[in-house]
Formats: sequence, C-alpha cells, structure tokens
Amino acid sequence: MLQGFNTSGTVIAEHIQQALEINLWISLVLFASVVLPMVYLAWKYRESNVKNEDIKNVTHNTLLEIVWTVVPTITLFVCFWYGYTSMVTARTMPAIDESLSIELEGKKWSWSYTYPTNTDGYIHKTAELYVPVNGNVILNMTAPINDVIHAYFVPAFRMKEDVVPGRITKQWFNSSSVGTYDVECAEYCGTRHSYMFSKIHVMPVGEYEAWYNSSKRTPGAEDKKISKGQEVYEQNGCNGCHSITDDSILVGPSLMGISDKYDATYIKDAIVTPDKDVPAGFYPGIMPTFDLSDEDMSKLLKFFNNTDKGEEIYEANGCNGCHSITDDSILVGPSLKGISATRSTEYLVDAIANPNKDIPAGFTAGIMPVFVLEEVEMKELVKYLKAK
Ligand SMILES: [Cu+2]
Repeated sequence: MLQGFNTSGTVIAEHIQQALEINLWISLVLFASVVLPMVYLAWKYRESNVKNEDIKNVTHNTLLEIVWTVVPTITLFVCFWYGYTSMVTARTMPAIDESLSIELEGKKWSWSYTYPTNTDGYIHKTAELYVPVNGNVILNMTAPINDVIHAYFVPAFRMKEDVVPGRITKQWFNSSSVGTYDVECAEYCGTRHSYMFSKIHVMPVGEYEAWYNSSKRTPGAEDKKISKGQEVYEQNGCNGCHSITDDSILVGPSLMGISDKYDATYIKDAIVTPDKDVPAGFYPGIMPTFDLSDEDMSKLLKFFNNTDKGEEIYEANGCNGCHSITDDSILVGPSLKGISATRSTEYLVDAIANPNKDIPAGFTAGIMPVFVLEEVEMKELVKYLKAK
C-alpha cells in the first residue's frame, strides 16, 4: 500500500497540512454560518406562517452589515495567509551552494536521478533517490523531448510538480525524518502510468556521505551482486516496459532469452531504431530511441547474453592477468579463447577448483592458485567462459 497524506516527512509538509486544516475548518464554519440560518429562516418565514401585513421593509442595519463584512474578511485573510506563506516556502529555492542538486528525469514509465560528480569523478545514476537527513535537496526535473508530461508527486512531502518534455521545473525539500517515502506519477501518462513509482530514502548524513563518495550502485547491501549490464538496464528504465525475468508482456515484449533469438547487431539496432522492426502485436511509436554510449551498449548486450556477471567475476579474480580471452596469445597460462569448443562445463569447474590436476602440455604445475568461488559465481564464470 502506498503512503498517502497520513505521513509527513518535511517541515513544509506540516505547514501545508496546517494550511489545509485551517482552510477546511474556516470553510466549514463559514458554510454552516450561512446555510444553517438560511434553512432555519426559510422554514420560519414560509408562506403559510407569515401574514402579508406582518411584512415590513427593512432598509438597513449598520451593526449587522459591519459584522458580516469584517468577520468574513478577517477569516478569509487567515485562509489566504496560511496558504500563501506555505506556498512561498515551498516555491522559494534554497541557495544552490547549500543544497544537493539532483537532475531528475521522468519518462515513460520510470524515474531516474543523476547526482553531481563525486570526489572520485564517479557519477551516480539511480532509480531511487538517496539523500542526507536535514539537507536541502533541489530537484531539476525534465522529460525527454519525445516523451509526455508526468508529475513528480511525494505525498509525505505534500510536494507535486509537473515534469515537462524539454523544460526544467524545480522542487525542493529538506527532510528531518530518516525513512523511506513513496514517489508517484500524478499525471496520467499512458499504459504503465499506474506503475510509475520511485522512492526517496532519507538517510543519516554519515551513511549518505559514505555511499555518495563510493562507486557503489545503491547504499543497500542487498543488491551488491547486480551486474553493470543490469545497472544500465535499470537506469534506462528498460524494466518499466520489458520483463526479463519471465514471459510476461508489460508494454513491450518480454526480453527473457532474447540473445537466443536475435544476434547482437539486431538487438543493438532495435535499441537505436526501435520502430524499424516492431514484433506482431506491438505498435511503432511507443518505444523511444535510446542513445546509449558504446560502453553502456556493450554492457547491456552482455547482460542480455547473460555473460556480464561472469566477465566481472573473471576480472575481479584476476583471471585476465594470466589468461587471454580475446585472442590466442599465451600470457602466463593458456589462452581461454574458444575454450567451450574443447572443454566441458564440468572440466572447467574442476580446473578452476583444482588447477594442478590436469596441466596442459608446455605449462608447469603449482603456478595457478586454487580459486574458491561461491557456487553462483562459479556458474556465472563458466557461463562466460563457455560463451567465448
Ligand atoms: Cu508519468
């Protein structure tokens, strides 16, 4: 269940809540003070109850007129004042050098956040927003030029603003409560509008700083095993329209097992010019063009091919220090290019775990250390080797 107005995450949210309640109560009192006497008087002076000769013409009543002018004027100014002051606070951006400025993009049908470059030159790009508690955060929001209007809405912050293609709109907040807050799209934007969610994580300053100055994808430990290719997949919001874990059709077709059906050139082409060859049952003009860098494209293709995790494990364990996989050259150990043609999966698993058991001619035992890998890592690594 999504959070509604039952949660409050910022001081502004409390101001806005207060303005709403004051407006509501004053409106109810004004409504009752007009409608209740009106109903009573209509009943009391109904036609059958009043003789014509009892009716006299009242020209004025100075006291009554002053009261019914001054009292509503004051109460309506109270309404105006609370509404106006909370609007001014919500719309006055804090100084840029005292704030964290985040670039926010809303597109069909996902949100993405780009952080300023950190001290290591790394740029965090995330699907959920991580911010320090008690810090000013400015959101510079836009949508791609060929997209539609969205609205970035955080109920707990009482914060909502349109996100418009080709234009930058801004919102800011400063949350004093550590916690996680829901983000919704509040502008009907098409098929997957009702799934266009994100989250804002307000974190203790130390935890936030530690993450921001690292190159870890997200501060949570739970997704450490995500590959770079999957990161590209999620950052670009591919998962908003294409399932990759099962056969389900979201807006576009499922991409599960895509690399068995199409080669890299086709997949690349489908990302850059999506309308060229639309599968039966789907329509052109829905999927935007994704202009990925060569690096991101290659990560994404490896992700589709299911070999990207394996490549990371290959490099993280330093296999590439001794074994070439791109060509036939012999470094310390034999080249592993084309290894799948000559060796079985079982053989490869065994060779990694017991490297001295079967040394190829021309190489010496005792050189390659034993690699103790977790079962999933071993599986990914061998999958990678088999694909080479
Ligand atoms: Cu939307």
